[in-house]
Amino acid sequence: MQKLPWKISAGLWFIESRGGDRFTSQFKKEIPVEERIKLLGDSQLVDGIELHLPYEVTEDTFDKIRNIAKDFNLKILVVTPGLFNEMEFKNGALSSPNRKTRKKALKRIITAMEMNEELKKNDEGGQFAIFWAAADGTTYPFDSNHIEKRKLIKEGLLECLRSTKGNIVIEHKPSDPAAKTYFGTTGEAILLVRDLRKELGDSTRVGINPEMAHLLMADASLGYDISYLLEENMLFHTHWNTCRRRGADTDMMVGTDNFYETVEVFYWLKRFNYDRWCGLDLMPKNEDSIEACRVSINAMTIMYNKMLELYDKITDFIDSEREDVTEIFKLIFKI
Ligand SMILES: [Mn+2]
Repeated sequence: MQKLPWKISAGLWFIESRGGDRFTSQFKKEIPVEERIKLLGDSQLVDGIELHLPYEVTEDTFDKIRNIAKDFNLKILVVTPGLFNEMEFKNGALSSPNRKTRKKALKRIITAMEMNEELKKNDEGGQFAIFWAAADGTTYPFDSNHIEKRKLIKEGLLECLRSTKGNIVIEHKPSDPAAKTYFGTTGEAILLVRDLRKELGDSTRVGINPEMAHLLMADASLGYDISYLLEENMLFHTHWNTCRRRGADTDMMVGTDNFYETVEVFYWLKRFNYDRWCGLDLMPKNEDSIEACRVSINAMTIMYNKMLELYDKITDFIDSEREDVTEIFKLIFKI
C-alpha cells in the first residue's frame, strides 16, 4: 500500500481538549497545550500542527510552543485567528455592528498573520491564517444589512492583506453558529476570493481551505467542489473529517461515512497534482484523539490507494463519451 503523498497536520484544538459542541464540551478532561503537542509528537502520525490565537497560543506562549514543536520535529503550519468563543464576537467579528469588536478582529487577524510570517521566515511553517466567518452571518429575518456586512468582511480581509505580507485562506461553512454564515458555500467563497485577488492584484496570497464536513453540511458533492477549487487555483489547504449529509457539524473520523465521495476527492487531488497539506479537523468527544487521528490517516491511505487502483479507469470513463458508470462499480464490487 502506498503512503499518502501529502504532509499531514492536526488541529491542536481537538487533541484531548474540552472542544466538543454545545452539548458535549464536558465529555473530556482538558490537558495543557504543551501536553497535546507531546502526545501528537510521540505518536509520529503527523508532520505539523494548527493553532488558534489566542485559544491554543498567545503572543506570550508563542516562543515556548515553537520550541516544543521543534523538539518533536513538528511544523506550526497555521496560526489561525480565533474569532469566536468570546462574548465580544456574539454578533460576528469582521462584520460585527460594534466598531470596537471589528477593530479587535482586524488586529487579531493581523497578529496571527505576523506570527505566521515569523514562522515562515524560520522554516517552521506559518503558511497562512485561516479565516472562518463564525458568527459573521444572519440568523433572524431583518437582523442584518447583508450588503453592508459582506462589504465589511471583504474590506476587513483586504486591510489585513495590505498591512502584512502574509496569506489568508477562507474556510467556508454554510451555518453554525449563525443560521446562515456569510460566504458559506463554495460558490460564494470563490466569488469572495476572486474579488480579493482582483483588488490586491495578486492571486498568490488568498485561497480557500474547504473542510469536508462543511461541504457535506451544505449538501455539496465533494468531488465537484474540490475540482472547482483546483480549477480556480484556490485550493491552498484541505481540512479532513466527515459528517452526515445536511447534518450537524460532527467532525467525524475520515472514512466513517461518505467513503467513495471522499475517494473522488483524492482523484481530483491527483489529477491536479495537489501539493499542499492535508489537515485533520476532528471532534473526538468520546474517542481517544490520537487514535482518531490514526483511524483517519489509515482511512485516507486506504481511500488514496483505492483511487490509485481505479485512476485510469475513472479517467477513461469521465473523459470519454461512455454513459454507463456500472463499468467502474463492477470493478469496485467484484467478488
Ligand atoms: Mn476546519
